[in-house]
Amino acid sequence: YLKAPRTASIVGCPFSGGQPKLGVDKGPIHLVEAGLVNQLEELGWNVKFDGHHQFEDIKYALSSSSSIDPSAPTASSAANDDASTSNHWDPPIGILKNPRLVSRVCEEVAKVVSGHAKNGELPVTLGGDHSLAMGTISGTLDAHPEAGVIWVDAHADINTAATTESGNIHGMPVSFLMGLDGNHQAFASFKPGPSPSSQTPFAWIKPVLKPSSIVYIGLRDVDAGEKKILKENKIKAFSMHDVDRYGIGRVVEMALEYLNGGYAQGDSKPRPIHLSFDVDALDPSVAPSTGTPVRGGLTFREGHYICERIWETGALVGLDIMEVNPSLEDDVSVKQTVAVGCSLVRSALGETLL
Ligand code: B3U
Ligand code: MN
Ligand code: MN
Repeated sequence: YLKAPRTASIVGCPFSGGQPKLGVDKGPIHLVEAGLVNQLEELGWNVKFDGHHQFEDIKYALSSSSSIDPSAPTASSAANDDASTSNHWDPPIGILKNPRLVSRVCEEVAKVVSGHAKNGELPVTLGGDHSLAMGTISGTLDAHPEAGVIWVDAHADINTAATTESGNIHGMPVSFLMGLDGNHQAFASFKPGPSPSSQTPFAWIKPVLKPSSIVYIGLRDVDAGEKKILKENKIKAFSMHDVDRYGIGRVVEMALEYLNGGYAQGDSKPRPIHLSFDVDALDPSVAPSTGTPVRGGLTFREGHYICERIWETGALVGLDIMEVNPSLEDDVSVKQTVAVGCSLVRSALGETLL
């Protein structure tokens, strides 16, 4: 699916609006400063990277076209992009925080990722929080409509506006990609303004991801409402319990067989795969610097094995490394987490052990 010479396009997304902790926006900067571009070049890749996306134009457009009175007392000022308090120009919708900003940023990311993918390049998106996957997966599926998704995470990130208890959109991207019912209601009464930047958030997302086109690996912190959604939609999920029971080798084979089952393409190519890797899937002892660590996660090798095996299929068309937060924990932990992020990318891009 990739054109020769193999080109990886790094999409740096310093964005934290999908969750409340500052610092996750520094993740991509640290990953690149740790030498990721050079490391991939040493693996033989042609690497395209022309700076991180700052999304300043989006913030400017949203703040200046806001129909909401800026003098009205709110939690914070326009200049404040601390995700824990909303900007006056982006008040919550229901309990969803920063809906306009998250939506517009992801819309931009979708265009960028789709553009690279249609060029025959491999987009490697560095987060930032996992709400960004609404952009990356929309982009991948725009270029490769038949692609399947492997979502590696401690969390299912499939809450809808009807089930989320936190209102943090990084816990919801999968539900928007699937166009689940619980989201429609929430925006039904939303009145879009006249300017293009005041349209209904997330209305741009096409429900391109079928419930049968995603497999989870690593789950261990799933909300009750999410469990119901997973069941009702018969979504394939391998929890940490399954990793313990079958071992990571069999889990990844089952995930690949599931996505490729019934997938028929004339030339018998395997189904294209988008890998969305949240570093909190790893055990906190392996990746401590992340916003919502959950104990009992994947080992260093289990995480890398997933990346290596997917690379081996020759079908990888999109990669996300999300939720590295260099502002959390001590310096040693930050270094460790950033180094793991880089080595996951290298493994997914064909770094061989022998
Ligand atoms: N399911 C919870 C917690 C959560 C989801 N993703 C992360 N945390 N990183 C929620 O907020 O939706
Ligand atoms: Mn996630
Ligand atoms: Mn997670």
